[in-house]
Amino acid sequence: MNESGTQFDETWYRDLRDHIIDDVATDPPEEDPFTVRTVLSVLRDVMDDDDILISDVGSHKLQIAQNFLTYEPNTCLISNGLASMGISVPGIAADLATDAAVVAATGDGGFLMNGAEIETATRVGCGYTILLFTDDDYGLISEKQQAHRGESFGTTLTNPDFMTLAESFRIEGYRPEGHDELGNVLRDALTTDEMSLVEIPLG
Ligand SMILES: Cc1ncc(C[n+]2csc(CCOP(=O)(O)OP(=O)(O)O)c2C)c(N)n1
Ligand SMILES: [Mg+2]
Repeated sequence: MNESGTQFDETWYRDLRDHIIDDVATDPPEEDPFTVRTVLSVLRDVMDDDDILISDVGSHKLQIAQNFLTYEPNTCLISNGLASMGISVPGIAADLATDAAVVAATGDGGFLMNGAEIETATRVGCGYTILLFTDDDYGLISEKQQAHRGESFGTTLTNPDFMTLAESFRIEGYRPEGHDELGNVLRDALTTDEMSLVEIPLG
């Protein structure tokens, strides 16, 4: 029963939900390669309930939608519907609208579409964290091509050095090498008033 007295049938998804909650609560071993899921588990630990996560579009979005637990309304903003890529790095309005910490999660493809918005963000005094998942690929498109045809074509990306890119925008760049280091980096990034770029090379 919810607050307005509506009765929902929770039985069909209860087991799945319990499984997701257990999964998110499990601390990833330090030496394991990064996956979106393990990173989300560290991120959820570091973020306060009213902090805001903005998701871009791609393989990472599907995992954010499934595995990122929320505790307050409007704290996980997702580009659904037409699902336009490139919406998360320009998370400027979210950052200006709230005192809570804001994290803009994006794949490398989405970042390359709109990453230059870091210029606007720094100019107007924003201080949010860009969480950049790099797999050198339009990952979701590869997955779909592989599912349909057994191989993928034309999806790989030749990325710039994102740490140098961050430096050139005069913002802090981090490339953590394990889950503990990631937790420390995110704690720093979420508490500073400056823009930060945290690159996560996916295993
Ligand atoms: C503006 C726009 N162009 C193309 C697409 C189609 N599309 C959906 S996901 C995707 C790949 C996303 O790649 P990336 O940002 O690297 O995320 P990943 O899948 O690797 O997590 C593409 C091209 C889209 N949704 N929006
Ligand atoms: Mg990618």
